[in-house]
Amino acid sequence: MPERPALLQLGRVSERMAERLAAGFDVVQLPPDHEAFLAERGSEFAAIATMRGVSDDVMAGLPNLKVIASFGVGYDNIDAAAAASSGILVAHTPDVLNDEVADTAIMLWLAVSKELLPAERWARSGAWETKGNYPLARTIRDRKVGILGLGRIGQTIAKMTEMFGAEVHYHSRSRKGAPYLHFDNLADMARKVDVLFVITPGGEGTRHLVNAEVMDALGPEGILINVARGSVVDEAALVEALKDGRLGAAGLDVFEDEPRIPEALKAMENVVLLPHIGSATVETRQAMGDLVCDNLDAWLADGKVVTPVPECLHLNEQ
Ligand code: NAP
Ligand code: 8YV
Repeated sequence: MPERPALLQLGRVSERMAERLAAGFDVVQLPPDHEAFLAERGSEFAAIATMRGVSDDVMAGLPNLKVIASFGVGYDNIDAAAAASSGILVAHTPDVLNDEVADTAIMLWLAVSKELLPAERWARSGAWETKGNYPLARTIRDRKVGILGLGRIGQTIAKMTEMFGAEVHYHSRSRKGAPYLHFDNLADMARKVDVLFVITPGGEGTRHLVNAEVMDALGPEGILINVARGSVVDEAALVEALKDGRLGAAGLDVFEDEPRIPEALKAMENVVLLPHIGSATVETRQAMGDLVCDNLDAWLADGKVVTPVPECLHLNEQ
C-alpha cells in the first residue's frame, strides 16, 4: 500500500475533517457525474469517507477499496453485507450521538403533547387577545412509553422518559438486560402505551414495521415519534390514520422520501415536522466527524477501525 493511500470523499466535510483526512490520505472528491471518473480512476482508491452512504455502483467501481468510514450511526445506505463479503471494512459513528438524538426525540414528544407550535402561533398571532386562553394540552408526566428498538439511542430515550415518571415498555427482536417490560409483538405494545418512540435501524428488515395495525393500536389519543428512518413507518398509512383521527398525533424527524414531505402532513396541526436534525448540533456533528477520522487513522495504523459495523466485526479481528 502507498504511504499516503488515495481516499475518495463523498459529500461535503467540515474544515476540521478536511484537515485530518488530508494529513493521512490523498483526498479526491467524487464528482457528481461519477461514471467516467470511476472507469478512469476507480482502481486508485483504497478508502472512502462518506457523508451520505455509498451506492452499489460506486462500490462496484472501486476494485481496490479496503475501508469505508461513514458519517452517522445508521448505515442503511451502504450494503455492508456485500462490502464484508468483498473484504471491505465498514465503520460508522455509534454512541457519540446518543444523547443528541434522544434529546431531539424528547423535544418532539414535548412539542407534540404540549402543542408547542400551535400555542406559539396563538401567542404570536394575537389570538390570545382576541379569542382568550389557548385550549388545554396533555401532560407528559407519568405516561406509558413504548420504545421500538431498545439499542444505544433507544435506551437513552428510555432513561430520559423515566425523569418524567414514565413506565417504559419496549419491542425488539431480542430481550435486553433492561428493567423494562419486553413485548414480542409491536401492536400489543402499542395498545398499552401513550407514546411510541421509533428508533430502530432503517432498511428492508424494519420496513413499515409501524403499519396501520400498529397506529390503530396506539389509538386516537396515541402519539407516534419517529427519529429512526422514514422507511420504518408506513407514511401513507400514517397520513390516513391522522386524517381519520385513528391516531392522535405525531412528531417526525425522518421521512420516506427525504427531503420531500407529503403535503398532507405539512397541512396538519397535530404533527411536528423536523428536517432530519436528530444529531444536528455543532458539538455532536464534530464528535461524529472526529470518529470518522479516528476510524481512518486507526485503519492507516494497523488495518483495523475503532467502530466497525456488526457485519464487518470479523474483518476487524483478523
Ligand atoms: P442500535 O444500538 O443498533 O439499536 C437498534 C435497536 O433496534 C436494537 O435494539 C435492535 O434490537 C432493534 N431492532 C433492529 N431490528 C429490529 C426489528 N426488525 N424489529 C424490532 N427491533 C429491531 O442502533 P442505535 O445506535 O440506537 O441507532 C438506531 C438508529 O437510529 C440508526 O440505525 C439510525 O437509523 C437512527 N438514527 C437517526 C438519527 C436522526 O438524525 N434522526 C440519528 C442517529 C440515528 P434487536 O436486534 O434485538 O431487534
Ligand atoms: C445524520 C443519522 O443526520 O447517524 C445517523 O444515522 O441519521 C444522523 O446522525 C446523518 O447520518 C448524517 O447525514
